Parts: sequence; C-alpha cells; structure tokens
Amino acid sequence: MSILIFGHKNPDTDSICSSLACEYLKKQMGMDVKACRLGEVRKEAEYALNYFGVEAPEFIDGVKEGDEVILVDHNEYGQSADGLEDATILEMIDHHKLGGIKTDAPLNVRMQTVGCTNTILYQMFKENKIEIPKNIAGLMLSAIMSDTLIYKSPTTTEADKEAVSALEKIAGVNAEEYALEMFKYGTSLDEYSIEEIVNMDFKEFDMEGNKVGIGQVFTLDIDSVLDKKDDFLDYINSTAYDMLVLAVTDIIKEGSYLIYKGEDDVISDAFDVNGEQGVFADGVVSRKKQLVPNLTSALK
Ligand SMILES: [Mn+2]
Repeated sequence: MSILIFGHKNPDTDSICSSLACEYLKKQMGMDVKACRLGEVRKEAEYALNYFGVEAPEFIDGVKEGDEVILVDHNEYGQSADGLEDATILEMIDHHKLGGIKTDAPLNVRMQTVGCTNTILYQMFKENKIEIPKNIAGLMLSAIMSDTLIYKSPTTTEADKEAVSALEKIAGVNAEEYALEMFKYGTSLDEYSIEEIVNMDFKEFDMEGNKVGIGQVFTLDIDSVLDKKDDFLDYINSTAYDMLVLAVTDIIKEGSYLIYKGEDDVISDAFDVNGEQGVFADGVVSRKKQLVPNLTSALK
C-alpha cells in the first residue's frame, strides 16, 4: 500500500500544496506515495489548484495500524489524522514548534524556521537534484505567498523569498500579482448577503451609555463591498444600535474601510481620518486593541 502524505486537519493552502509537492518529490525518488488531505479544500487552495491544473489530494478521514505516513506542515496528534497513534510515521517535514509526537522507530525529521513547508520542500528538490515541473512550482509558490501573507508575516525569511523567486520563473507568473488574485478569490464575500457580512463577526458594546455594535470582516475583495456601500448603509441604519461600525479589513494594506451608522465626527476623532462612509483607517486592524478603545474615547 502507498505511503500516505498529508498536512493538518482543516487544511490551508500550505497543507494542500505541500502534500502534492512532497508526493511528486518522493515519487521521483522512487517511493510509492499518495498525497491526501484531512478536510475540505478551502477557496484559496482551490484557486491555486485550478490555476495550475492540479487535482486536489484524496480525502481520508483517518489512518489505522499498518499505515505508513509522512506528515507535512504539522507535527501534533491533535491536528493530525484520527488513528495516527496506531500508524507508522516515516517522516515529518514542517515549520512549526514541536508538538509531542512519539514514535516506536527512528524517523526522518526535517524542521526549519522558515515561513512555509514548501520552502523546505523547495530545498529538498534542490538537494536531490530533482527538477520541479511548472504546475508543482505554481502550487509551491502559492503556499509560500499564502503562509507569508506576501512576505508581510513576521515568520518570513530570506529562504522563502529565494524559493519564490526561483519558483515564479518555473511557474511563469509574477508571484505578488498572482497572490493578490488568489487572496481576493480566497476571501471573496460574493456568496454572502449584506446582513450575513455585517453579522459574520459581530460584537455589541456599551460605550458611555451608547449601544454600539462593531462588525469586522477580513477580505481583499474590497471593491465588492464598497460597490454596495449604499445597500450596507440601508441595513446598518435600520438596526437599533446608537452606533454601528462595519470594519472591512484589508490584511495586505493593513487597515480597514469603515461603513457606519453614527456621527462623522466620532469616526474622525476615533481614527484620525476625514469621517465619511467607506473611509480607509490606515493601520486599524484589531477590534479589541483599536476599534473598541478608539471609539470609546471618541464617544466621551
Ligand atoms: Mn504552513
């Protein structure tokens, strides 16, 4: 039976793409392996798979005694396949802290403090002098751009950037432009109604006797929200809140667009902006640390 390669449960783009890149690498090295996944393919990874024309790894709901496995992008029982305690772990390739796995036999472990598992895999391709095909290179760079948030994550290293600059030549894309499109698709709010978006992550506060609601959504598909600003306002203004702020947070620009029910002056004071619907509050990304305290003091 094939050796099973899989990333963590609730797989992100790195877990999906590292299982596929590792599968290709090990096959070239003469091993009988199969890429698997432990959960649904999310939209971001779906974009990468479709773009580069690769099929998703096969879904498995657990492993059992006698199975041989390679773990990528994780190394903890809690994040891994059900039954892992009974299977044989042959190898782990990961960039996270050690999470307490125990084995009966020796195994290969490759851990590095880089931004993405696919950066390690890239080095393994090089070390083994195995050429990376175009579609696999595309998946690998998708994962690195995703895990490093286009190099904005503090986990980003020079090794990640070096890998991407080599991979983008093979894949034939501009990594940054490609990644923005991938994030846009991955964070699209198209399938949600106005009411669902406002209430997706919504909390209510009492500020100086005012009933204030703050909703926050993370997306890079900003235009699809701002284009419907008036519809959002119709709904927001129909609520019973004294003040309601919807923060549409752009993680790449590191700020939030604000649509609100309430006084323009309060928004101006709170975020040091020219208070108007859809205004961009630069640097405002946290409800707990910024939206709530800033609005509370502005309402005083
Ligand atoms: Mn990862």
